Amino acid sequence: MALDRTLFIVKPDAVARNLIGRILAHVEDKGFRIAEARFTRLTREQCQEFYAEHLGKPFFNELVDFMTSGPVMLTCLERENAVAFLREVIGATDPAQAAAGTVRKLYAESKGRNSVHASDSPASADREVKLFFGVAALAR
Ligand code: 3AN
Repeated sequence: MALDRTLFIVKPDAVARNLIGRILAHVEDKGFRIAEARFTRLTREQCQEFYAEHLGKPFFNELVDFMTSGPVMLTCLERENAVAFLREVIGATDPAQAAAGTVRKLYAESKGRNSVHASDSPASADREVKLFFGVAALAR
């Protein structure tokens, strides 16, 4: 099976609690390779573009405030079946609903402050990887 790539972000709540190492170790242990990485603070403009599908939802401003509240660890992860498998590894959006052993069950504080992001489809993965790492990072 071919390798593919997905965008994975360690969000500000997890960075603030010194969880970058543990979370990246967790996904590496599941067979993901870190193909690209950048530690950075997102601007409101970057967040608004990244989360464009949520524009107009009641939590949109809260989401942008949170995602710009501190630095994030942006990564592009590579694995067979990367997109779907990473969604299983991170667990449900709301940690109260997340399965045992998932990243969000282990570390997330709430539905908003939920520690990590992972692309939700191959089309989203291509868009998100390109947005943060450029078209060259899509190369398989
Ligand atoms: P996921 O991150 O699991 O793909 P989405 O795409 O439904 O979840 O939501 C994107 C982000 O928006 C979530 N990671 C979360 O931080 C935030 N979010 C979603 N629903 C809510 C909500 N009801 N209240 C606050 N934040 C939310």
